[in-house]
Amino acid sequence: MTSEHVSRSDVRARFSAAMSAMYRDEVPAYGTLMDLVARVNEEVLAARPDLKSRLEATDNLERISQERHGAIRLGSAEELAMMRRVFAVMGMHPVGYYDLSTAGVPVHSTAFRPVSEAALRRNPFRVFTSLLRLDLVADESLRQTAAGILSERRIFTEGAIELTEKAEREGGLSHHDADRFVAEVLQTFRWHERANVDADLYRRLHDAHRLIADVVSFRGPHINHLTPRTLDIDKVQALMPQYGIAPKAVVEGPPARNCPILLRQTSFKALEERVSFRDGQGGWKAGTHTARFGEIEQRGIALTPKGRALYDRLLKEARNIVRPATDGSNAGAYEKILAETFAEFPDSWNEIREAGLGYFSYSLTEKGRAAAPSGAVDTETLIAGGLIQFDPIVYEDFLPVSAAGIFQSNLGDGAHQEFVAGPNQRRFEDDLGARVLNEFDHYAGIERASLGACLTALGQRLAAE
Ligand code: OOG
Ligand code: NI
Repeated sequence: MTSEHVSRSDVRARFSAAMSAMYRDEVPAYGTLMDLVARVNEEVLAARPDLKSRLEATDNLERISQERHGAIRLGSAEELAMMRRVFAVMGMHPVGYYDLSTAGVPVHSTAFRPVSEAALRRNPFRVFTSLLRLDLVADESLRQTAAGILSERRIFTEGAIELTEKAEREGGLSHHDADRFVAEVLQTFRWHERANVDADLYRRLHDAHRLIADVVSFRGPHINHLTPRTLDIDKVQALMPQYGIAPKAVVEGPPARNCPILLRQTSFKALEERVSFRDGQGGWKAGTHTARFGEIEQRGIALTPKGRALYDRLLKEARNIVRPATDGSNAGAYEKILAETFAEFPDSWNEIREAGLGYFSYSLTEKGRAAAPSGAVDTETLIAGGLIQFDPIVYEDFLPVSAAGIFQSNLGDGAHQEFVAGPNQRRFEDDLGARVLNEFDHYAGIERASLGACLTALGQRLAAE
């Protein structure tokens, strides 16, 4: 990068804003949801000065109102590999591998997101990116037809490809090129009212799985939702109907707690939208397609593998007792069981830390900054002595069970299907043309670096692991 280049984070921030404006325009209910989230976030901050000051101190206050993620579904390895290069221009890299086939959804996925703390602070825009697994389609002829259609479509404009290559060659983009890049790449995420296929083929694809129809039938991978971050998801969920939005039955993820863990998400149901199908005689025939929705999320602490295993076990236990129905008929019972089951998960930051369940960022307190370097003292003593403090590290990734719940709420209970498949991360990474970053290693690295910096400042050394 040279001084005339725009930083990757700036390109990402521009892109995220442009995407939000486009989606607001395309799906007005998303705009309503944004307004509701902004109102609730303001109320929460006004009512909880403690939360506000911790967010300010950790430089996380600013990002909350701009924060969002989106999701797309791609059809081929070539599309995925090119998408990786496009996102890299915006400083977004593949983190994590999610296998959704076991949840009845024929895709596997990663999240493209900024990775460094500075980049996340500047703009944390993420895109949950799924690749269709046509190998899971049983009908051989349908599979070949779908593969043929996907191999012919071009989801990136010439301009987007040229500018991506230029950024790769020159290490960045000028202001002028960055604006062009944003406008060109945005085209890939646009909605297409006209399908690529006729109504019969659409029906066959749809019968194989609605998601297959969504990927194969259109010219591009329209953004299917955008998700602002809220500080009180239960409040937004409760207020949605007043704003004329129908929420899904239950909030996905952990129950409401004092100390939020991982990620809680809910959405409004996908809209039935008018589209037209080819009529086989050069004309068009009216129809509908249901794919796009809006979602909100509340983020909590990133859990260690031990914490995640506890989370997964408790969630499974709760769902073995009550499985939430998409029509909301057992929502109350599910919430009650979930809260009871999760009583086993410690609910104070210090207990979570001491049990090794979550990742924390350590910093010096005022007293710590004023302290003279001392002889060897262990970290716990420094914390107990008020020299070092700790804040939860925010979970920046996704949860496969929740993602499947979001997919499923848009498909309806009737559409539940099982696929005989296992995770295939290696295949996904080969298609992507890169390895995905392991999120646990990444959080552990942030925690270790923060503690190391405190100890160095206090004249201590971080004990070898
Ligand atoms: C992606 C669903 C996953 C999330 O927030 O877990 C997701 C999709 O529907 O394409 O966005
Ligand atoms: Ni989402």
